[in-house]
Order: sequence, then structure tokens, then C-alpha cells
Amino acid sequence: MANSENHPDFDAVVIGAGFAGLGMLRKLREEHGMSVQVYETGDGVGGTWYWNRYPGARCDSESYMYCFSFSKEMLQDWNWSGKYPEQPEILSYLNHVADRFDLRRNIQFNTRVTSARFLEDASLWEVETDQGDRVTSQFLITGIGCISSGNVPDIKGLDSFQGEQYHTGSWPHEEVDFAGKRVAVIGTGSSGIQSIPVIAMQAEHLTVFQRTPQYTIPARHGTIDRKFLEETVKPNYDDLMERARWSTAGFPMDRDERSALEISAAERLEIYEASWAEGGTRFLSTSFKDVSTDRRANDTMAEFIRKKIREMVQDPETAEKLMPTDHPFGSKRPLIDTDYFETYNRENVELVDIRHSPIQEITPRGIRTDDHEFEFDMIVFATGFDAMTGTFFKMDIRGRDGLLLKEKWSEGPKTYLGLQTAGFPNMFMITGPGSPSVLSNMPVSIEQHIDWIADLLQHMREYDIKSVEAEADAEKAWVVHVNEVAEPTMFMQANSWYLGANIPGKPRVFMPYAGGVGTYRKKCNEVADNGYEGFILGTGRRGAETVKS
Ligand code: N01
Repeated sequence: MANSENHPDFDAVVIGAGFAGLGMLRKLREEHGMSVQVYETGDGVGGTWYWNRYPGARCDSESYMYCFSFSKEMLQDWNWSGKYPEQPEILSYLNHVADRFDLRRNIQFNTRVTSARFLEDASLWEVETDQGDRVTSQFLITGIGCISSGNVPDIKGLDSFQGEQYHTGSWPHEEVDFAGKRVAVIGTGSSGIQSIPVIAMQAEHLTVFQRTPQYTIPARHGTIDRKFLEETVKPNYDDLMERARWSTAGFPMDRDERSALEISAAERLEIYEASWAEGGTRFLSTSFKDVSTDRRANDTMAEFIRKKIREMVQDPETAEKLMPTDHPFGSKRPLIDTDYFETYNRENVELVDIRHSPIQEITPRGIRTDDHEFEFDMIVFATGFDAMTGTFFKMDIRGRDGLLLKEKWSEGPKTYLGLQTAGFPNMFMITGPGSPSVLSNMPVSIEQHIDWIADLLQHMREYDIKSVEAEADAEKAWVVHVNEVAEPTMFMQANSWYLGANIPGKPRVFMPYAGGVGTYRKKCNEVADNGYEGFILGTGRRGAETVKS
């Protein structure tokens, strides 16, 4: 409980101990001397990387850029081993951060925040947990991740299955043994694409249930090139990070500023072949400027990938089933893989196209589709997440007048800059809907939010401002802008979780900001420079006039 109306238990409560929560805690405690309490559901730090332990899990950002930049010393002395960081290594990194900056003493693990209520008279947040905590804080900051509420589809008979079943997003900590087992994987998004080749190597038989074929690019994963790290990366980290901050997707790479259509087919092919050979992030980030906005330009890349699939998959019928034709390249989350398509050349792997023969039910012994009954020892759900809003809605978050966040966002998330939502004073979201978050290299976007929020909190202290709240009009305009930016892009031409299309009944609204990390940063900086334009800075009392600063 609060000590008194005006003395909250903490300056800030932060929800989640992943990249966002750890970074926010360090920043506010170490640089601003604030008292911070973090609540974390897991029994350790890591967030996404604590929960997603499925076989093959790793990040699609190259490791040297998938880290915090606030400590120059840590950038120099942390050594990644893989070109792409694997889940255990990212988890070790985040544990290292927690130890190095002594963060655990302000984190309460095994604790889920169940509700957060804005107390208008005191202008404080009252936060409750499933462990019986009830505390107050001036600020409430969510670091709950964008893709953290696992979605197991409501398939008839789900609970009747007598074998083992897992969701990739809440994988057991103990090793799962696939040897000698008949395994089903449902879903071919990032998690499916990464786990399928690994499971195929261990299981007796693997059946993949695919609803939408995917474009995926070979990662060319391997151990990190030490020479590159020591000679090109470490001496130039300041520059690399700065370039990433002002880039489109949070990587220090420039896309090709030409149109895919302004060069000859032969030259285009040569470029595609070269970046396919490099693979992964490079193929994705250095593509032509109009691939994301012009369907004809996009088709050149999509057709290139389809040709590669035909070359990689030996059985033409299977290759045809794997062919993405109903959505443009990049309209769903771009994927990078290791031996994904080649896995279908294995004797023990079978592909079931559930668009043509949908799953009817899960039975005690397996899965029944329209035209076949399969028996399994194990089902792996790689079926994704109720992204961007799902985790918010699991908590009872109430702003002014008891307004429930879930109700406010019933037609889709409404935020100003993805940082605040009107009616919820002093509540901030790190990488909330309406920010570039999931369309970017996450640590870059997370740090930008952390710094921006911390600067605002500092400003409030300096000017004795007690509350900050997004203006309804500014929020409305930002929501319109987010939609306008997304409208001409390929993102609108697929059924993706970006649009909430994977969750039955979820409003079809494009949730992240597609204007790019650099553009977004510029906008946030301008807002701050203009006296936090679009935010109401006040005394914290209803009806009190805005504090001029
Ligand atoms: O989930 P997804 P994910 N019946 O939603 C299918 C991040 N991430 O866990 O495409 C049958 O992408 C669904 O089919 P469809 C990353 O941002 C990053 O793989 O909707 N199938 C799809 O194939 C990523 O985008 C990394 O038709 C059903 C799959 O399940 C996000 O997390 C690694 C179904 C779900 O794909 C989510 O990825 C992992 C149903 N009822 C995750 N419902 C890296 O950085 C859904 N599907 C590498």
C-alpha cells in the first residue's frame, strides 16, 4: 500500500524483465536515481528469450546488433559466438546484463501483474499481483513484449489428445525428447520454420501442417566471423549503432535506393543471387526501395524465391504446396531459415496442406483432417501469438474513470507514438502498438523508447510536473497516420498477425508503425523539442491546468 497519498511505494513499476524491463530499470535507477520495482512472471530474466526455448530458436538479427548500446564497455567485452544469436546465448547475455548492473534486487520473479488501476485523486497507479502484492507508483511502464501471449487455436477435441503437446512460445525448460516419436508441427511462421528442420533430424516421423506457404531466406548461419567482429564491428560500434538508430529497420545497412524495375532483368538477377548467397538479414534489408510498396517490384523478388524453392525441393508436388503465391513477399513477417525447404527432401518428413484439407479435430491419438486421420505421439503448436495487445488484455488495466484498456482498444489499439494511450496518465508502453517495434531490430527500438521515456520523466522532475497524458486529438491523429503509412505497403495484402488476422474476432487493424525507425525517432525527438507536443503535462489533479514548461 502507499505510505500516504503523495508518497507512492515506488517511483515506477515496470512490468516484465526482458530487454525492455531490464533496460528501463537500469536507466531509471542508475541514471535518474528513481526507485523501481519490476514484476516478472518467469523465475528468471529474459522475457521472450526465457519462454521461447523451442529447438532451433534464435534471433533473426545478426548478433553484434542484437544487444544494448548503453554500455560501451559491454559492447567491447561481450563476445557472441554465432552469426545469429541462439536462444541460450541471448538468455546468457540478458543474465549477464542483470548481474553486471545488479538488477535482480529490484525484480520480483514468479509474479504476474494482474491489475493496474489509476487512482485519480492521488494521481498514482495501484498495481496488484497474483502473489498478493498491492503497491503504488507514480509511473507504470510496460515492458511486456509484443509477441508474448501464445495462441493455441481453439480446435475441436484439443484437450482429448493423449500424447505430449507443446506451444513453441512456452517451451519446457527440460529437454523434450523427439527420438522414436511421430511428431506433428502445426504452423509455419518464424517458430515453425526454425524448429521443423531440428525436429525432423531427431523424430522418427514429422508431419507439418501448413496453412500458408512462406517465403523464407537461407540464414547462412554459422559461427561469427571473429576477424569481422574485432576489426570491423568493435572499433566502429558508435557509428554502427548510430546508423542503426536512423535506419529503416534498426540495422546499419542501407537498402538499394533504386527501383527493382529500373534495371535490366539480368542485373536484377545478379543482385538477387548475390544477396541470396549472403543470406539472412542482408537479403531482407538491402532490397530495392519499392519492393515493399510496388507489387510489380515485389513480384520480381517473390518469383526469384519461388524459383529457389523449386530448385531446393526435389518432389515437384511438395514444392508446389510450399509455393507462396497468395501474398507478396514481406507482407507477412520475413523469415530466415536453416535448411527449411531441404527438410522436405527427407524420407521422414511429410507436408499436409490444410488449406485444401483443413484440420477437423484433434483426437485422442492425433489429428483428423478432411480426408485423413493421423496418429502422433506429440503435437507442437507453432501457431503464434495474440500479438501486441494480447498481453495487455490479460491484465485488468484501468485508467481515468475506471476505463478498461481492453474496452478502449476494442476496435484496435489506440496510442500516441506507441508510447501512451489517452486516459491512462503516467502509463508508458515500451514498444507499444503504433511504434516500429516488431518491424525493427528490437533492442534499437527498445532503447529509443527507454531513453525517450527517461528524458520525459527527468523533464517532469525539473519542472515539478506530476502527470503526463496523451491528448485525445494527438492520439487520433497518430492512429490515422499509422494507418496512412501502412496503407500503400505490402503489409496490407496478407493475413498476418501484424493485422490481428491470426486471432478469430480480433479487429483487422495494422498495429505497428511502418514508417521506419529513423523517421519515427525524428518524430519523437520533435515532439520532445516542442515541449512534449501532444501530451498534457499537469499537476496530476483532474481539471488542473497544463503546466507550462
Ligand atoms: O507465429 P506466426 P510464430 N490452424 O503467427 C499458423 C517472432 N519470432 O510463433 O500464416 C492452422 O508467425 C499460421 O498460419 P497462417 C516474429 O516476429 C521471431 O512463428 O496464419 N495453422 C502460421 O503458419 C514472428 O513473426 C523469431 O495461415 C495456424 C503459424 O501458425 C512472431 O514471433 C522466432 C492456425 C503461426 O505463425 C510469431 O512467430 C520466432 C490454425 N488455427 C518468433 N493458427 C526470430 O527472431 C495459426 N496457424 C527468429
